[in-house]
Amino acid sequence: SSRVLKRQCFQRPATRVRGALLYPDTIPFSLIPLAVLAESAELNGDEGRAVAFRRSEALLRSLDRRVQGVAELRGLPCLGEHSRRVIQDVLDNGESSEVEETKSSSRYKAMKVLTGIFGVGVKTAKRWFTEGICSLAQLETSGHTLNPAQQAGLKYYADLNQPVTRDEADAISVTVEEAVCSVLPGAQVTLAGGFRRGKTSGHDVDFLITHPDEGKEEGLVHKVTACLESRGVLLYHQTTRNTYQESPEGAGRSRSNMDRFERCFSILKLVQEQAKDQDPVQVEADQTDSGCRPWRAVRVDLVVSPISQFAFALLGWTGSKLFEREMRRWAVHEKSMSLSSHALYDNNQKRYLTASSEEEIFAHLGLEYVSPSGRNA
Ligand code: DGT
Ligand code: MG
Repeated sequence: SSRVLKRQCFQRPATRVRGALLYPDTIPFSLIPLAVLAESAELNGDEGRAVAFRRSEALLRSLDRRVQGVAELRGLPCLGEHSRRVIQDVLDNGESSEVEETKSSSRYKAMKVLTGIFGVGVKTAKRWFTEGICSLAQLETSGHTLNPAQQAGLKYYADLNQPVTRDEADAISVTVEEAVCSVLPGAQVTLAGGFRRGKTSGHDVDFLITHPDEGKEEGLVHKVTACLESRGVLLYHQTTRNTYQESPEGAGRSRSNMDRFERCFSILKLVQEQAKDQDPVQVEADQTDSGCRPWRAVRVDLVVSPISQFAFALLGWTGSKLFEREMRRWAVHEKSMSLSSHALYDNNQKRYLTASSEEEIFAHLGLEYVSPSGRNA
């Protein structure tokens, strides 16, 4: 029956904690400045510096009390000299002069605008900025040829820079689940990323797809995108095939953060509730005016994992990025193991350790289980 099919297909996370651990009241304003410095370092391509600020920010966020003076931070890890200086400045003056200067610098502002275009990374944005391009209007008249991702990014710029709400993510889930189940009955769709961690908004919606019979999931992304296209909701997509099978050795142990699943970066059309009953002709006419059209564009990532790697994929795609990074560091330095979104390799035993749940992966690593809502580092 369709209800059984639905139950098989619609695998939801067990718990949904909304907004847990996200900037609780006990945390002072000193957090935001550190996030600005982290972002600025990222926009400069300085990954090491960015991670240092992200760590400091995460540490402050994890404290269960409001910090009144830097002396209280003595002995805490992850707080470098620079971060302490910024916190001191904020506590003394209400703001950090370095952060205020960063925020008002033309470079920071331009890099934020340009990297805000889907498909534009730091390297491209930097190149454009050195050519004097600081705004979308300047980019449009610059004569640069944009690739298909960047063209879509520019076309839907406003929508894609407007956070996706939990309700919108749920509506997108229904669309994706329907498409997946219609092309592969029995497939399981799991909402991953920030929404699985209980965040109430996000920059995209991440889905992990698998099937209990290993092998059935192969090539699924193409069928799903064809289905979404036939339903008129696929605005842009770029798929990559699974390359893990070709050389699994090394992938589990690779230092690269990118995984090798079959995957689709897409932009979907989300029709707003009140517009669903409208005359289709009218809806089409409204689309010419992006300001008042009855739908919005949403970035959606579809990742397809074989069931044997699903626990690793789920852990990897739930995030946060910093949490994943710290877990992988722990694996290497404390356990001599290599963790990826595909596998866990024990360098001492020289073998892969299997897991069919996230709990088992934490156990292999000698760590206490942390539920998704506790991973908002
Ligand atoms: P946001 O910005 O609200 O969407 O926040 P998140 O936490 O959903 O971040 P997102 O969507 O960029 O990524 C979700 C998680 O998936 C993140 O913790 C890291 C992981 N992830 C994203 N892209 C890749 C990738 O290419 N390879 C691997 N291994 N993991 C990735
Ligand atoms: Mg996300």
